[in-house]
Amino acid sequence: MNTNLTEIANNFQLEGNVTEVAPLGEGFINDTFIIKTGEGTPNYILQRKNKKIFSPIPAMMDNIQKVCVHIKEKVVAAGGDPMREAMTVTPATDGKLYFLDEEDEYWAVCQFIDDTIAYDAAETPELAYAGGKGIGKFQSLVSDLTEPLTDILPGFHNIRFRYKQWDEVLSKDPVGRKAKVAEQITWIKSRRKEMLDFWKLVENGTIPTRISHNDTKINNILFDKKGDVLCVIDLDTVLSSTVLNDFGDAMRFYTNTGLEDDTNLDNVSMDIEIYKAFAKGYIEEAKSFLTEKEIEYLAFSAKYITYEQVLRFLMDYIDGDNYYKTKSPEHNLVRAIAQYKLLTSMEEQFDKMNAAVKEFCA
Ligand code: GN1
Ligand code: MG
Repeated sequence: MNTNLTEIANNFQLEGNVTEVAPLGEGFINDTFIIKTGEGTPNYILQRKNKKIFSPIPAMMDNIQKVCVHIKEKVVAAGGDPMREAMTVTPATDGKLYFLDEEDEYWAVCQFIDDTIAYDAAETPELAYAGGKGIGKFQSLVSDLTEPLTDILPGFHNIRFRYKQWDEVLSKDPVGRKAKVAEQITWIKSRRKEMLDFWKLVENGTIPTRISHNDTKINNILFDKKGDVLCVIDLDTVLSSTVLNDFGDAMRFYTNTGLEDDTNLDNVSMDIEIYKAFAKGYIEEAKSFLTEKEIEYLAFSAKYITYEQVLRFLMDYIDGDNYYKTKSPEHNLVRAIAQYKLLTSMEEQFDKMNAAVKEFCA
């Protein structure tokens, strides 16, 4: 990319002068940068949005804006600070919520919120509890957003859709990797019915569809210095689906005692104390709107999303690494294997996971 980032930044309605644009974080999908401006003016987050994945980007930015505006209204009504407790999208100089460069790449900017902490791991149960409350509160803030959102990621956490992609990729075997992962393929096959049985409940409305975040890793939450959740960020994937996705994806991330791509499987397991702490915080906030069926499947959603992630990493490996950014040729396979270890740890502790949900819902 020989794009001039300062030039890109200057296409947005920024306060102050751009002094530096530097890479930020390790997202697997978008390219993210921080725009620094001088003393007394805000810094900003600049992202090149991945148009291969989110489509169309202008509709995604409209979705994000609707969610941000809605949350800001509620924060103001509750006497909070809308510039800190909600994301602020910064429009381009022409008023659009994105800038399209000469190479047809989409860029978007939002304000950087100062004096916040983003964690890469749920280091303590206290942090997990706060994270659970944050996600429950986010869902409740958007629960009365009536403006429709465009589905810019059809089938995102829909396992039926994933199996369709999976079957196609396996039948093509485009880079000849399938034979090498025969064992890993059986992991996916053996749980296919169980996962589809769950998804049927979403399809037939037994489990309701609501606005959810869909990417609830801990680093998508900003905490304040006291350790409370200030604001949920990375709203690219906000869409209508089951809120169980958010609980499940958070548990996939928070409870892992190892890394998502750990090469030492002994490091990887589900920490039940972190699970319990998150579940307690989440349920305290979400109990008022969750149905009995949603509660019944909360623990299951952790297995569901972790399984889906094994499938997605493995499928991308077989497909020749077209979706996720990778750091080595085997990276997607390493990720799939590590996530599978986490899945089996959840399966072993499933009774305890269900018992905790019961206890906190009582
Ligand atoms: C992707 O790029 P990032 O880290 O926000 C992915 C998630 C996966 C995650 C794996 C749109 O999120 O679904 O769970 O990687 N986002 C998309 O860690 O596919
Ligand atoms: Mg994301």
